[in-house]
This record gives sequence, C-alpha cells and structure tokens, in this order.
Amino acid sequence: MLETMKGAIFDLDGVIVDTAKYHYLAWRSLARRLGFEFTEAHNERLKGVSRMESLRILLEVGGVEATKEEREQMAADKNREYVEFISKLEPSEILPGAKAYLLQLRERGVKIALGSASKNAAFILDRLGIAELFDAVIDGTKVSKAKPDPEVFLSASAALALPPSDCVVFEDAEAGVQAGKAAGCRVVGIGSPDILGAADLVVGGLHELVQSAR
Ligand code: B16
Ligand code: MG
Repeated sequence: MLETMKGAIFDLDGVIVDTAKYHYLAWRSLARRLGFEFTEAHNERLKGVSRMESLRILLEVGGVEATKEEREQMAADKNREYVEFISKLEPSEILPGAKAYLLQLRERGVKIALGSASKNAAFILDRLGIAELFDAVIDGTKVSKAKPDPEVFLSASAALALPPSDCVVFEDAEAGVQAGKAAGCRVVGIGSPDILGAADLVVGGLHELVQSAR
C-alpha cells in the first residue's frame, strides 16, 4: 500500500508535531479561570476534535453552562493563549522522521496534502519551516464537518487531483482513522494498535517508515 500510493495526506497534531501539549496548557488555564481542574487525561478527549467541540467537552467536564456568546469569547481567549505558545514553535519540534519521510515521498513523486482540523495549521507549518513540502493544505478554515466525517480527506484528495483510493491518510486519532476509511483512503495509524485498530497499518511514528539510504 505504501509502495503504490500516489497521494499522502497527513494529519498535523500528533503526526507531524505535538501541539497537543500547547492546546492542553491553554485549555487548562481557561478551566482554572472557570474554577475547575482540567487534567491531561481529560485532554486526551480533545485530540483531533475541533475547537468548539473541544470547548463543549471541557465545559461538560467542569459542569459549566455558558451562552453562545460566552462560549465564543472563551474559545477566542483560549486560542489567543494557544497562539502565543505556537508562535515560539521551532523546526526542532517536528516529530522524529516526519520531515525525512516528507522529503522521501517528494523524491518519489508522491503528492502531499495536509488534512487537519486546526485553524492554525498554515501558521504551524510556516513556523516549522515545512510549508513548501505540501502541495495542498486542507484545514479547519476550509471544512465545516469535523472528523470522523470524511470531508477533510475528500477535499484533500480532490485538491491533489487524485481519487481517494490512490491516497494514504496518516492519522493519530481514532476519529481521524474513521474519517480516512470513510473517505475511501487507506489509513496508517500513528500510535497504539489498541486505539487505532481500524487502520490498515499502525506504526509508532513516521520515523518507522523512513527508508535508510543505501
Ligand atoms: P485549532 P489535528 C486538531 O489538530 C487538534 O488535535 C485538536 O486538539 C484541536 O482542537 C483541533 O486541531 C483544532 O485546532 O484550535 O488550532 O483550530 O490533529 O486535526 O491536526
Ligand atoms: Mg491529530
């Protein structure tokens, strides 16, 4: 499957870079302002989930009711703090093997897209210095339906002008694996087979896929 793919579609958080820790710090500080503790275990529920759905989960954990206006303000405050963290992102924070794998795929003529829920994706790719390695970027600013809906991966394969069956999705979240399969792509799960069992293949990280030069 990896030998025959014509397009590769990468999720961002958890596949290319670990931004979950910065999301966590910003959500935790919002929770503290609201008077409750938001733990790292709670944060696991937010991976791959959109910003407003993340807020809904956080408010449910804290048992906090809020109007639409209040929720919009909370999401904006959280994002401002999150953007402060990711403004300091450096290329050294790219996850092991991710850049080498992207370069190898380009060398082979495989088209590359990003398929992320984040509205900050383009900024993050820029900070990491890898924006030019992507032929297309489909992110939270371009889709309306969150994973496990296949919209983001259907848009990404269309942007690469390839049928989904010629594309492989690389995902760390269960909902993302489901979205990739629902789109008709083959899926490589990045993480644990216990959680990502629906994927066609599961690896611990992109470093496992990089072929050494012989
Ligand atoms: P933003 P991914 C997702 O990125 C994160 O995993 C998730 O925790 C976050 O809530 C979501 O992006 C939205 O991010 O607030 O920056 O728009 O895994 O889809 O690359
Ligand atoms: Mg992810």
